[in-house]
Amino acid sequence: MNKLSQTHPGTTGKNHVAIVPSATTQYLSQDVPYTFRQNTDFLYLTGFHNPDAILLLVSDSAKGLPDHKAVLFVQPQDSQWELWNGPRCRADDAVLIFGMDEAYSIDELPSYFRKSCDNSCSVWFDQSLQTNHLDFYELINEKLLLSNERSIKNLFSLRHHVHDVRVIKTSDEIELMTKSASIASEAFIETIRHGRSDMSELEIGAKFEYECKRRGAERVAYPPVVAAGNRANILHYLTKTGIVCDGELVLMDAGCEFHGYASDITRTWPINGAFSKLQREIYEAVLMTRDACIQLVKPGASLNAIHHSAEMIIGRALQDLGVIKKEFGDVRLRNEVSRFFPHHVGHYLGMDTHDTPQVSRNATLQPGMVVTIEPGLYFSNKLANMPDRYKGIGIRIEDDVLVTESGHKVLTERVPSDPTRLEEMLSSRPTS
Ligand SMILES: [Mn+2]
Repeated sequence: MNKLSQTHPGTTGKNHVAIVPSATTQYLSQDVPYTFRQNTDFLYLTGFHNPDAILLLVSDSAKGLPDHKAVLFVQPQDSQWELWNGPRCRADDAVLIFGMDEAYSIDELPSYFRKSCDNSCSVWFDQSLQTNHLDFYELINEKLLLSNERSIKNLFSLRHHVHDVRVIKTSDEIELMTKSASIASEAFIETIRHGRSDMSELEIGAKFEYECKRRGAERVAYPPVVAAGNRANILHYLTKTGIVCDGELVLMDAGCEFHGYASDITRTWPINGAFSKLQREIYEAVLMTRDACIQLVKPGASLNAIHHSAEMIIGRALQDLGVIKKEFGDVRLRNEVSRFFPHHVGHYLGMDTHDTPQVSRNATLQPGMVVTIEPGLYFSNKLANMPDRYKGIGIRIEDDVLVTESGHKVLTERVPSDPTRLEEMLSSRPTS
């Protein structure tokens, strides 16, 4: 296994047990559940979509040959529950369908754990991740880790090891990422063609979601950002309560989830079909930075190194446009750039939109990784010390890029980003 994240103290014992809990149902209000989303590490390791299950990975080489087992603990049968929610996967089916070595009702977890984990056993469990499933953390802490008046002295974090594996996609995963990117790309084209002046940002976001779902995506990967005019300068603007006015740019940051794999695209386009001269000046600075950064995606580079280049490229463009003083040196320039480009140029992409956060952005890029490249420039109306002519403009362009042996492959290039091509596409919109 490649060591991309920080390493852990060595564990030399012969008996290991990893505990990976699933997610549980979250509620919007009394009896009204949010759409269920599985814990990503759990889904990666099991493929199992039901809530409230626990995976044990048991490894025992005490008797000579190592013996590895994946054991899933699922909810017991409950006809009352199934009356409301439909059938759920039984233990026997978990073995048949998901290829588990063994599966049992969750009631059997404490005794199974005691049987599999002696006092010298190393336990791999992320005790600090208590956000999604409080009941399980109580069960694991009280019934497993602190049971029988012993506490596990050898407790290690599992998460970063799973992320080290998840960050490199297999060929099957690359196929799913490609499909996710292609669905979101088609949905982007349809949505850009649909948008009109005086339309609400909510409608534009709903159009994107509809176009993704009708192409087979199960959901959007995150609530789309649809932001017109000065609202594009609010980086995570999700309310979408505004109306797009004639003459404004619309920034849409949106992606879908296809069979568990996310896409993440941003385009910014003029709602009336033509960039103004000033909008185009900023747009071209961002586009040129995006193009240069995509060229830097290859084995051996890193997201942080590409970000550093992005700051320098965008900084020089801003000097040429008279936004930043020409005489600033590199350090001062990067500092000044962060006022207008305050986020990172990219992140890992995979089952999560901000995928494998345990893997550093200093890690060396390797074939099979997928990253986003997403430079932006944001000139809020409120910014001081900059030319008034650009105020109210916010632009980001984002693509999904697979690292290959020979360099990279852009998975989202079907969505036009060249300003002239965008204008051509907009001028061929059906009149409605
Ligand atoms: Mn992104």
